[in-house]
Amino acid sequence: MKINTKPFLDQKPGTNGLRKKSKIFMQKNYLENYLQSIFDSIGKKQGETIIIGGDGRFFNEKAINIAIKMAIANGFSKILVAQNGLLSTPAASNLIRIKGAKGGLIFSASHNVGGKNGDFGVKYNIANGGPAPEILTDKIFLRTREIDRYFIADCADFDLQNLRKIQLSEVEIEIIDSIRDYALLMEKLFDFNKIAKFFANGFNMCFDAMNAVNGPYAKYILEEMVGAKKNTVKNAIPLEDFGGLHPDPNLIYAKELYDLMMAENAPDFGAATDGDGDRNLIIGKNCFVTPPDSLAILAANLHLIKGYKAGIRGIARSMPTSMAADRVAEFLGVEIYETPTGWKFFGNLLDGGKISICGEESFGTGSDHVREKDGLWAVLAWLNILAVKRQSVKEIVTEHWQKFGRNYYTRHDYEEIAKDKAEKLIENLEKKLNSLKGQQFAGLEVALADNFAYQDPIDGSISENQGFRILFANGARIIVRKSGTGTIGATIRIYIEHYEPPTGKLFLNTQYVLEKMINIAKEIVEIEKITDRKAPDIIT
Ligand code: VG1
Ligand code: CO
Repeated sequence: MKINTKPFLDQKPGTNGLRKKSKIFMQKNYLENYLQSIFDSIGKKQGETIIIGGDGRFFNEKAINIAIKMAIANGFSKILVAQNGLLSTPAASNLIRIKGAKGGLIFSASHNVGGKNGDFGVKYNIANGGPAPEILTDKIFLRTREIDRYFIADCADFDLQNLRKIQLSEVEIEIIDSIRDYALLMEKLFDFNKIAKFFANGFNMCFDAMNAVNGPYAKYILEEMVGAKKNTVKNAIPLEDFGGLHPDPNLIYAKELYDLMMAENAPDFGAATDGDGDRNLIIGKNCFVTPPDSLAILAANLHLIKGYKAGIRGIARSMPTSMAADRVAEFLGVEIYETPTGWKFFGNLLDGGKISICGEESFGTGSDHVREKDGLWAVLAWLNILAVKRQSVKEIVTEHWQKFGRNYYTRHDYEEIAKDKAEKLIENLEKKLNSLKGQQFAGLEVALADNFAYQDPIDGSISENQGFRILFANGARIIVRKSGTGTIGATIRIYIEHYEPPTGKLFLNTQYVLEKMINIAKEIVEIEKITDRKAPDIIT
């Protein structure tokens, strides 16, 4: 059935897909128009397979049904749908790869709140399993401006509960187990026997699934396959509104886990993942591991893990991520790549065999096993390394700093800033950027100040305006960028970093060490003057 619609508002995908309030997505023809814009932009559908699933948030099943019917009408030959519509982002990436699919639709707004008044989102991943690159998202965006019809099959909703195959004339629709293949992949990479022995010897952990998609994955893998105690996984049932929680595994929204891990009788190891299962939070007993440190430590120890015995090829980190991984790369004699924010920029490096591991400061870590960040992968990697080294998280972190030095690091987020004020702030910074070089702030000299641009080493494509970098002669950095995932107003993120060498002061409080740099950042960015904000909304 072909439906004519009026052209609708321009919809530009952000850092990772299109994210809006659920109510916007639920407007008549809205989701349909966006999905059709994707289908119109990806070429041939005949003979091709598409994977469909989501993180279980409000509107998930409805959206999946719309997507199935549109995939039918758009001529896909095979449609693989996750059972109950539940599919984590990394599991989707794996399925696209092993099923040889053309791509996949993941309905998720990731770590954003869910529910009727929360957020919803659509991500389209390509044949390598990774997020659509900019060339494609630009094409989809252009298409949203002119679209005037969409195709949808006229049939009843599908039951997503029972595993089965449905043949509808030319097209085969299959409801598939969305956990099995992912669990098998993890078993191939990690030494499950060693981890099981470790648990049997009394090691204990707590995993917070945040009422989100990873609950069933974590329960099966941790409790059934590697022998963690029953009820190791908390908040294990995916809920439409995440039980009112904000499924963002950071120190604020995973506070219960954090408090537990800081207590005297804390378990040995704590972890959490986000709404769609791609982000991870790692906390040892009385020891939070920052995501950039986690990336560096995993990179330094990955060769201890079965699936990475041959060592790593190279490392990539997003530009705002601290430079801790750079020192590991230098030590290992492998290349380090600095990419713009967003997992899509790692895709070509992974496909081209340039890197084995990559990560972002925003609680994202992953490897070449899929083309997305992978929350449970990071948790299992830590578990495997702990089981091999038989040390505590704190000991591993301490030894790492003593060998490589410590990158003190923090991120300050100013949320829901009026769009015009955020623009003014960016313009203001842009204007003064060239004059910053050589200037002194509290005795520290600016060595470089630029608006980060990236040229992909594989396809040569250039991405500009990826955030301001202000580098100091002593190795400190201030990064400023506008978020591409918010749904209200604009979010400004300021990332602040100071490097302390192995012989320096390694065990001080982060905010204390960074105080001087934070003040310099305020002076340069003029955030308080321009936005009237006295303090950041979130400090990580
Ligand atoms: C944020 C993070 C970025 C991440 C993106 C998607 O983007 O900073 O590192 O790739 O979210 O992650 P932004 O533009 O708001 O800073 V996910 O887990 O939401 O798919
Ligand atoms: Co996510």
